[in-house]
Amino acid sequence: MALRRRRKRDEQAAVEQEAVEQAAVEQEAVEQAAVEQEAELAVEAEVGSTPVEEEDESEPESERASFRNRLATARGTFSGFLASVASRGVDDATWEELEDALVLADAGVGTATSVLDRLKERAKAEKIADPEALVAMLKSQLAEDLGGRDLELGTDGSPAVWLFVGVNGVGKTTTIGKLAAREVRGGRKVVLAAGDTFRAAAAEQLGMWADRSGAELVRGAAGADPSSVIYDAIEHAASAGVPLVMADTAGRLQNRTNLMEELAKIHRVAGKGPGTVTEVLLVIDASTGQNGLAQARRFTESAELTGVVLTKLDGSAKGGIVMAVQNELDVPVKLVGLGEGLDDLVEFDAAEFAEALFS
Ligand SMILES: Nc1nc2c(ncn2[C@@H]2O[C@H](COP(=O)(O)OP(=O)(O)O)[C@@H](O)[C@H]2O)c(=O)[nH]1
Ligand SMILES: [Mg+2]
Repeated sequence: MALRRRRKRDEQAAVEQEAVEQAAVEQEAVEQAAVEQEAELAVEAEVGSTPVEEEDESEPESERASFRNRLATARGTFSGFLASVASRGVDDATWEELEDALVLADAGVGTATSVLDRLKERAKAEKIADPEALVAMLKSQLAEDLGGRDLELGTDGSPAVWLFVGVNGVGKTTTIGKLAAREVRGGRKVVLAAGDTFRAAAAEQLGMWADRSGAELVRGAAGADPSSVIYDAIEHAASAGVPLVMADTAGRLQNRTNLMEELAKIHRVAGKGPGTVTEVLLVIDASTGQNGLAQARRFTESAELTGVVLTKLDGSAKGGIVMAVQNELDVPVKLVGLGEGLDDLVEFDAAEFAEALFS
C-alpha cells in the first residue's frame, strides 16, 4: 500500500514537473504571440472600447463576499473526501483520498504530501478515529500553516508606493481599483499611476476604476516609459499631499526587454523621488493552478515581493493553490479576489479559508 502510494506520488510529481516546464514554454510563446495581438488591440482601443463594464450603481447590494459564499468550486473539490470520511470513519483509505483531493485541488504534490504526513502523524499520536475530530485537526493545521503572517500593507512613506506586478489578465488593474476604493472609503487619498503603458485601453480601464473609487489618475502618453509615468504620479502625490500611490504595470512589453528587468527599473525609479516603495504585490490568478505558481516563481526570483494577491478564487479555482503559494514561495498571500465587483476583495483569513474549504 505504502509502496503503491509512493509510486503514484512519484508519477504525479513527474507529470506535474513536466506540466510546469511545459507551461513555462507555453507562457513564453503566448506572451510573444500576444505582443502582436495587443498591438492591434491598442489601435482598436484608441477608438474607445474598454474591457470593464460599468456597474449599475442603483442595484441592491449583493451579499458581502466571503470565503464561505464564494468558494463553490474549491469546496466541491473536497466534498468527496469529506463525505467518504464521514461515512466510513478514519481508515487507511482516508489518507490516500485526502492526498488525492489536495493534489486535484492544485496544492501540488510536495505541499499535499507535507500537509498529509504531518496530519497523519498527529492523528496517529492522538489516536484520532472520529471523522469530525480529524477534519477539525486538518482545519486547525491548515489555519496554522497559512496564517500567522503580517498581512498589513505598508503605508510608511510620503507617499507610500504600492507596485502591482504579474502577467497579463491576472487582475492587477481590477485589484488596484478595489483596493483604492477600500482606502478611499477608509479616508485615505489615493493616486493611481497608469504604469501599464502597453496599450491605451489599460490607462482607460484604470481611469474608470479611479472614477469609481474616488482616486485620482496620473497617466502618460500611450507607449510612454512606465517608470517615468509612475515617477510623475509619485511626485504629483507628494506635492498634493496624497499619502498613497498605487502603480499599475504591464504584464508584458512592446520590445524584447525582459519584463523582470523592466520591473526592477520601475522599482528603482519609484524609490528615487519623494516616495517609498512599501509594497510590491504579485497578482496571481488562482484559477490557473500550478501554471500560475510557475509564473510566480519567475517573479519571486527577480522582484522583491512583499506579498501576493490571489485573484479569481471565486471562479473555477480549486483552493489548493493558496497552500502551494504559501508553502513554496515564502511570500504571504495578503489579499484575495472573490469576484469582479468593487467590494470583492478581502484580506486573507487563514482560519476562515480552512473552515470554508472543509465544511
Ligand atoms: N471572477 C473574478 N474575476 C476577476 C477577479 N479579479 C479580476 N477579475 C477579472 O479578470 C479580468 C482581467 O482583469 P484585469 O484587472 O484587467 O487584469 P490585468 O491584465 O492583470 O490588469 C477582468 O475581466 C476582471 O474583471 C476576481 O477576483 N474574480
Ligand atoms: Mg491591467
